[in-house]
Amino acid sequence: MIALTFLFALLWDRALGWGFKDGVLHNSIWLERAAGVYHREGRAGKYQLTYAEAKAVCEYEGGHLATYQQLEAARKIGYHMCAAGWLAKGRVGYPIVKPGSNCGFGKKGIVDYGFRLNRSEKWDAYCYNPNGKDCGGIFTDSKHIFKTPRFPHEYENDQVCYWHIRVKYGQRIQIQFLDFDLEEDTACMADYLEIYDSYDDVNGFVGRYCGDELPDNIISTGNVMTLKFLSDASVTAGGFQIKYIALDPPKKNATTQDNTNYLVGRFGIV
Ligand SMILES: [Ca+2]
Repeated sequence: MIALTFLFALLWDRALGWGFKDGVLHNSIWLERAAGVYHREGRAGKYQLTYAEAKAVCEYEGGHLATYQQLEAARKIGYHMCAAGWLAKGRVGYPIVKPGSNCGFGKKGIVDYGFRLNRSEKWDAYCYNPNGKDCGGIFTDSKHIFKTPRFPHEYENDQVCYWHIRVKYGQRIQIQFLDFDLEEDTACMADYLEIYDSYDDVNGFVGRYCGDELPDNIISTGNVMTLKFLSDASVTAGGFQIKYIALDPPKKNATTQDNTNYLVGRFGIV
């Protein structure tokens, strides 16, 4: 916990350079798309795509599988991802900026699994598409409203957007839903918004939302949050408008009197 607190203090101190310097400050998600390269996994989760499927995923989105050189170019500007994916011509690898014991075998560079003889092996995909539609972003203001692309018109199919919120160290983030309308399905497998009480979409999962019911307000544990919006290949809806506000930490004995969810997780700072 002390180490984590220290890390966040360090992060805040260096916040302006986030994602653009070598070393510990990098997080893959902050640079989910770099130099036209981005990572995709199958709908069923990590390591579910054969070579043909990976190729199809990228082509469906108007791009193609990234070459080793394109992935390396992205890595050089900070693209770090701890997941092996198909590259062009049946190669498999992943980009490491910050060497770690549990990812990349302690080395920096492209971890290269080489050209695979068995193209039925299942990995993720690295696509290259410099003209892809951008959505999402990184927000550091004390308040901001963000919307699905084209809002108040319906969003489009096949969107993936990440919004990363990072307010001042010591503050929390209050998420308030102003409008919410995503394709309805019981398990939210088609279109959804996911919220993470974390700086990435790996840790701190809060919930997955779809349909047209306004979710309750949410208050983060720490000073970072990640929202991920995904739409599938068919059926769209009105989209959402979400407002966030930076809050100073509540008093320790404060009680909640509204329908706000205060999160308590590993990124606690109070
Ligand atoms: Ca849909």
